[in-house]
Amino acid sequence: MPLDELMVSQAIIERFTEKLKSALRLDVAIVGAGPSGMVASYYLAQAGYNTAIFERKLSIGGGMWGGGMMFNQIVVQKEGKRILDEFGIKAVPYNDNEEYFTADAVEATTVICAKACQAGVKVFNCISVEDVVVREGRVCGLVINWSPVEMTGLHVDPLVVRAQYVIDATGHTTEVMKIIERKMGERLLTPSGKIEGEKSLWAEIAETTTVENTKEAYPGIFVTGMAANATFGSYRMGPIFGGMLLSGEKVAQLIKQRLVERT
Ligand code: 48F
Repeated sequence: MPLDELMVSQAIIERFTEKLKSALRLDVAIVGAGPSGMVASYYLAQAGYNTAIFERKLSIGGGMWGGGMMFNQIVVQKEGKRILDEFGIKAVPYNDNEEYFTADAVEATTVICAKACQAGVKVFNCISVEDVVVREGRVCGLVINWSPVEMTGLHVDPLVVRAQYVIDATGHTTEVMKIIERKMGERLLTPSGKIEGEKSLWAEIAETTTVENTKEAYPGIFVTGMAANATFGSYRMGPIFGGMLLSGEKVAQLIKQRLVERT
């Protein structure tokens, strides 16, 4: 039979539409496919929750591909190595007492994403989150649009997905929380009620606080990864990724508990 181009087009349109329709009512909607968001998505989908990630860029991985200054290796401390092991990512000890491990940034990014997809996560790349859906002081969904629409400034109205919980995994820019702060005019669950803001680099403190700051930042929305430190006001850490992985694991645990309580 000759290759039928229309069949190819039809297959793509139908399958993508099915995928998008199945993401209209999510348990968890994650904004950003960096390391923290992807790790969180994996644990949530593995537990059976309908989980999707919306990523602005064509590529997944956020800041992980680039390692440090495009030297595409990442460093993970021994606390975070457990997660690399769980994903089956090769971690090579760097010093004699095995406190630091290196991993290939490309392997780490692709394996985490592949395992997440295989666990059932729906990844939507090239889609930007431009707003949230709220009901009575609680976030309950996302307003999404194609990234090229955002980039070109075309006047095209977005679509909406609903979610029991949302995760802001947008990294340094902490974009979703900034939208809530700007538009809702209500106190966030931070000490000042506002986004506390990211501080300059102090890796040791930042690694610990990334995990501590992983929590609900406004009813219905949790922050993870660098967005957690930016929201709750801690330091950046540079190309050390253990805190990102552990933060992703923690936010998944916290949301799983909430989802169990809600049923
Ligand atoms: O920045 P990013 O990798 O976030 P992360 O998981 O990890 C931070 C580290 O990469 C590194 C670091 C520590 O080691 O400091 O920077 O906290 O990934 C964030 C992703 O979110 C996407 C963005 O394109 C990136 O891939 N993103 C940001 N805003 C939006 C978005 C948005 N409004 N809609 C969709 N995606």
